[in-house]
This record gives sequence, structure tokens and C-alpha cells, in this order.
Amino acid sequence: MQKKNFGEWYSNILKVAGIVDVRYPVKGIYVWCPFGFKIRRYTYGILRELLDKSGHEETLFPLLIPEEEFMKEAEHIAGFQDEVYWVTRGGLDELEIPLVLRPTSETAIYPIFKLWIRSHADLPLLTYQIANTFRYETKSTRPLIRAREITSFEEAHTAHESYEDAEMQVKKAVEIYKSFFKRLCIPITISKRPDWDKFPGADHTIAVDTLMPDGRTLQIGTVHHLADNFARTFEIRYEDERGERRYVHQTCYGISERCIAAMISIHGDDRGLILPPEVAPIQLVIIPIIKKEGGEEVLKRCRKIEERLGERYRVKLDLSEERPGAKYYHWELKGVPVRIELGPRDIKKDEVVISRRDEQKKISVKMEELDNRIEEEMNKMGKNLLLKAEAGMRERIFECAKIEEMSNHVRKGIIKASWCGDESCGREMEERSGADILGDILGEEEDGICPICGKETKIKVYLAKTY
Ligand code: A5A
Ligand code: MG
Ligand code: ZN
Repeated sequence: MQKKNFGEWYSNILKVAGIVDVRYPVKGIYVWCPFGFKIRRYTYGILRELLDKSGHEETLFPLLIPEEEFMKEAEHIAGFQDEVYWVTRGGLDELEIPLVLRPTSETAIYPIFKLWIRSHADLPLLTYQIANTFRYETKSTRPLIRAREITSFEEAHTAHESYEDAEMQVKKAVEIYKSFFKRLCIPITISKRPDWDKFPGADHTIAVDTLMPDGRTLQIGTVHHLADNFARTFEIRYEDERGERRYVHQTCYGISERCIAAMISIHGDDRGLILPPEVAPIQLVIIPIIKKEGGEEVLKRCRKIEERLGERYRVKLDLSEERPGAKYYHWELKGVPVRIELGPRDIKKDEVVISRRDEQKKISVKMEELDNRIEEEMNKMGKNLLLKAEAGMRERIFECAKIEEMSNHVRKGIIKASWCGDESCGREMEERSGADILGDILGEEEDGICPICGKETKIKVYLAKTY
């Protein structure tokens, strides 16, 4: 498997590592395999932990949305009408009220928020759900990256007293997503999408992107400030302290299985997956090296290690009939962070050999130091994966002053450029460079000149070829 042919590598690894099965007979719809689903479980465990501890409560709203509710918010419909699946029949009957499969859940949730929210005492309201959503995507579909059934859609929905309170929530959400991607060792950029690329119905959108090995960026999360746009449509009001009825201001933010696509793609190598220890279904594999003699003793000791380390880690003792070399190969493919080898010679020295998936070095460790050493190596591995990935992204960010330079760097990474902020210049810059504007780099202002109109500006933007 050669990662330099990234498209092929990606399809292949999903298959051979047992992440998803793409043979389901509906385009853009995939099956999670047991191993892939375990990665999903640990990954979403982190997301749940972060949302729970920042005051969000988990809910679950229905999959089916009545046409009338779905059609209420003009911009929202305009943005999604090409992408929705309709349910129009029940058995042999035409449904009186056609239903849409949620492409996202604003129009399922907000009619109920209207009932739940009465007074300022009900605010802020912070909820999230993890569910499947359906989008009839027309761009080419790709497992975990552009699915028609998004199986792992985490969407948070919040309501607040004022625009400013919602703005604060946007900042908190960005911090939550930053922590999440840090735990997955995924480097990100954060930018404010241009108006023509914001979420349908939003006041503005902050996006989280990462750079994939083929030089294109993938949007792996978005945080939307909805202002009172949906509140006015769905009449979500609260009574303030003086007894006046006011519209709430809302936010919503989402992440999908793209986070797993990014994690696999960014860390993996020619040998297979490399998983951050926190989300690896198997964190530690023990391989007994059985020679002609001393097999009993080796197995006994391996079982002991399995039992002891099994209290703290997800451990696999590989007792299959394969030769050690074949076992190494298999567990490397599966991305197991740490391997322990133990043979008769190691027993004599009261040692074991350990090696980390991200570095091919073998290290001999005294038995009594094993527990501490494993903990240390797991920590180091997480840090190393993040540092390596960050460096990989940093060296593929190119500052460009002219359109020609920009087009030369498309598909090589992320372009950083000045932009006056006018839509017409932005669109022309996209067209002539062949890259899309990801958005305004928040908190970064620098004197520069718009490459289209020549006006002076402080706005810096990222551009890239996107997925
Ligand atoms: N309700 C808000 C949160 C929302 O729907 N936002 S969104 O449309 O931007 O989607 C949230 C995230 O889902 C996106 O940032 C993107 O990372 C992911 N996503 C969107 N379409 C997807 C698809 N077809 N397959 C996989 N992930 C997708
Ligand atoms: Mg565009
Ligand atoms: Zn300009």
C-alpha cells in the first residue's frame, strides 16, 4: 500500500483494516465493520465527554420531518432542497403530508424548542444529538467523507437570550472542537466562511478544516451563529426579566464521520493504520515468541502481562498459529499503538521488547519497569502524532501574493493570501486561482494588497482545493 497514491491507499485501507464495507448496494451508503465501529465508539466517546462536561444534554429527535416545517425557513430550504430525500408513501397510500428524511435537524428540533422555552430561566438551552442524517449528495460520494447517509452526525443546538450570548457560545464550541481534534492528533485551521458559503439560514459560519495527504482540504466541523433567523420563523420566544417577550438567538454546530476519515488519512502509512492510543480498539498487542523449548514459560508470562496491563489498557494476546512476522504485519495494519514481544531469551534477562507503531524502533524494557514504560510510550505517541501532523500541515501552507503563485500551489496545500473582502473579488480569486476561499483567518490581520483589485486590506484568507 503506497500512501503516495492517496486515493487508492484510502479505499484499500478501509477494506483491509476492516473499517467500512462499501459493497452495500446503494450509492453513497456504507456499512460500518466491527473494527471500524470500535474506532467510532472511542472517537465519539471523546466528543460526548467534551459536550457533556461543557453543559450540553443529549437528546434524540425524529428522523422524519413534515414538509411544512421543513419549508418554513426560506434560505434553509433554498440551501437543502436539491439534497433531500422524500418519503411520500406509507404502504399503498400516498401520504397526505409528505415527509423529508432529515438532512440536518433544525426543522425537526426548533418547533419543539418553541414549546420548551418559556422564560429566561430556560436559557441557555444546550443540547446535542448523535444520529444519522441523509443528503442526496451530487458531488462524487466517498466513504466517510461524502456519504448520502451520514451515519455519525453530531449536531449541537443551543438557544440564548441575545446575539452576544450566542456569539460567546460560538467561541466555546470552537474551543470544544479544537480540543476534540487535538485528542485525535488532527491539525486544523479555523476560518470564517465567506457569506456565499455559509450554512443555509445562518448569520455566519466558522469552519474547521484539515489538510489531507493529497493536498486538498476537508471540512471536518462547522459552527454556525443562527442569530434570530430560525427563532423568527419558528416563533421561539422567551420572557425576559421585565416580562417582555423576545426572540432567542441560536447556534448549531456539527461534526461527522469525516473526523475518522481525517484521522485515518493523516496518520496512516504504507503499512496501514496508525491510531492515536486513545481511540485504538486494541492499544497493546502481546506476541509470544515460541522456540523449540521454553514455550510454557513464555505463555505463562505473556498471560500474566495480559492480565496486569489489561486492567488499564485494551490488550490482545495473540495466540493464533501464525508466525511472529505475520502477526506483526497484521497488527501494524490495524494500527495497534504498542507491541510487546516476549521470548525465552527475554525471560532469561527478565525483559520484554516493546515497539511503537509510529516509530519502528525496538526497545528492551525490564519487567519491573514495563507498566511505567507503557504509559510513557502511549503518551509520547499521542504527542508525536500531533507534532508530526502539525509540522506536515505547516510546511504545506503557502503565502502567495499573486494569482499565478496561487494557481501553482493548488492541490499542494493551503494558500494564504490577502483579500479586500468584496464578494466579486473573492469569486474572481476563486475562479482564477482554481482554489476555494476557506475563509477569513480569525484573529490574524496583516497589511496586504488584494490580488484582484489592488486595494489595501488587513484581511487574510486561506484558500485550497477542497473535497
Ligand atoms: N446543523 C449544522 C450543524 C449542519 O448541518 N452543518 S453542516 O451542514 O456544515 O454539517 C456539519 C458537518 O457535517 C460538516 O462540517 C461536515 O464536516 C459534515 N458533513 C456534511 N456533509 C457530509 C456528508 N455528505 N458526508 C459526511 N460528512 C458530511
Ligand atoms: Mg465555493
Ligand atoms: Zn479586491
